Amino acid sequence: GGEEKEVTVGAKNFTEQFILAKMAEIMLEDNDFQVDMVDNMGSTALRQALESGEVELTWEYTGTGLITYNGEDPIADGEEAFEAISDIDADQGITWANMSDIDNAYTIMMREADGEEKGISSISDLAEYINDNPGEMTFATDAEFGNRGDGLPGVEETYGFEFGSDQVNEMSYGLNYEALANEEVSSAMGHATDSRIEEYDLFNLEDDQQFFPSYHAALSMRTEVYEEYPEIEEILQPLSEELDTETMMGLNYQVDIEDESVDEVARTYLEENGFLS
Ligand code: PBE
Repeated sequence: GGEEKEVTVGAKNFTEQFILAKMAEIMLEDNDFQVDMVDNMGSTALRQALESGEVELTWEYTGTGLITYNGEDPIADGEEAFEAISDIDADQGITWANMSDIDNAYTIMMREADGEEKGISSISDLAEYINDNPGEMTFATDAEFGNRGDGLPGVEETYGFEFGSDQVNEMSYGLNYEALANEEVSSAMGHATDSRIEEYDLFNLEDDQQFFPSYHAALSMRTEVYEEYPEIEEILQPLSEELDTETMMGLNYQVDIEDESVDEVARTYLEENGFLS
């Protein structure tokens, strides 16, 4: 019988991840791979699935690889971060490739009008406001940001403030944008590439202490799979070269705001760019 080329692609639980994973699936299928998809995972679960072999290929973020999975210090420069995580993960049988210009950093958001009214434009301003008005500001977050070292605990430590436990509302990712826009909370965490920030008249507070590093999306795959199918890197290269933060926000917009399907958005983008045979 003929050799079946098979690969399992994994994804986290937010739109950008669904789109990127779907694009990889479509392009690999276009090159005679049979692709299985395992999606809807938190970051840590996805990483464990990659380490155990349940998943073989994912789109991961440089900063997340360094800080969350390896306990390393954040690295601001994109290229340097990519080199560093590539070296560190090599020892664990994980190969990084195809770094894109998508930088999906965490952000702290407020409503534009509220920020103006309170005179808050940076995270330092927010810290000062919270320290002057204890108990007033509230915050929406998903569980992951609420607990990650490069999430809320690190932001609070760096900027010198603390939300009381009553002030923090934990919810599924995605609902944070609605909660902030609907004035259920006065601040929230976000992902820089999420189109709802602009759509709902929210803004990203300036990270004036440069707490958040770069989070470039790149392929993270099992080294044994990378070695068995070296063509994967080549197949996905035109895609990773074309994608950047602006483009990704536009694709996220089509799914989250215009209600198009992930499959439709991914396929149309690939066809329009001539990435399919
Ligand atoms: N991030 C921001 C998170 C979610 C978006 C890339 C730092 C992550 O998935 O690791």
